[in-house]
Amino acid sequence: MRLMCECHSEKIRMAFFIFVRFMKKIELIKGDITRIKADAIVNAANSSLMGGGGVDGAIHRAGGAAILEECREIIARQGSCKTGEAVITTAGNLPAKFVIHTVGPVWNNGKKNEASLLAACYKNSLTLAVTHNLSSIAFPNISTGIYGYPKDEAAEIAIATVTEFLDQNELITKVYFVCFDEENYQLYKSLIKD
Ligand code: AR6
Repeated sequence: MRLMCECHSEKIRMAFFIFVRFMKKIELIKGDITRIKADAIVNAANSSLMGGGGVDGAIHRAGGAAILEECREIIARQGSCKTGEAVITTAGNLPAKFVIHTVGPVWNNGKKNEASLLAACYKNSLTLAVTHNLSSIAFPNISTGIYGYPKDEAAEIAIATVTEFLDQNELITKVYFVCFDEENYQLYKSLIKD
């Protein structure tokens, strides 16, 4: 595992203690996030919000044109969605009620503030869910595909950030981590078991 700054590692350790208390609120699923019936599913989008490959492509394909239409309106209103930020749209034909689109960081050998930006994706998505009175949310493994973020570090950040958020907010009662690939699934499984 790569070296992380000490305060960041300490933060992660603390979060794991808190994590135990939230085991029931966190569920690990192996599969396709477009099939998940949660209040919101999170999309690992890009700044244009115009769709792409990976989970982004799958969500737009399965959700239909309504999602892209709302993304266009958002871009017209506020301009591009910056890395670490999140926006919300309808979920179109998906079983979920909403899609929260967040833009993960592109991995750049850890030199471009990637860890904070990735944590911001999870935190801002959860905050957006709370402001819309949503209580369940499903996350893919943001940035770990096309954007190349090391999966082990990304999993630690995802779990630590979600855990910390759940400690401070009562409204979210269920968070699903949906792993599409076996490597991420095994990583999450081992971290959640610890
Ligand atoms: N359900 C759940 N997870 C999935 C699915 C799915 N249907 N399909 C892929 N994954 P990626 P990124 C996992 O590349 O790295 C797009 O073009 C996949 O195994 O989708 O954040 C966007 O438009 C991986 O673990 O997103 C951006 O340009 C995880 O989703 C760029 O890719 C994220 O992989 C974003 O790259």
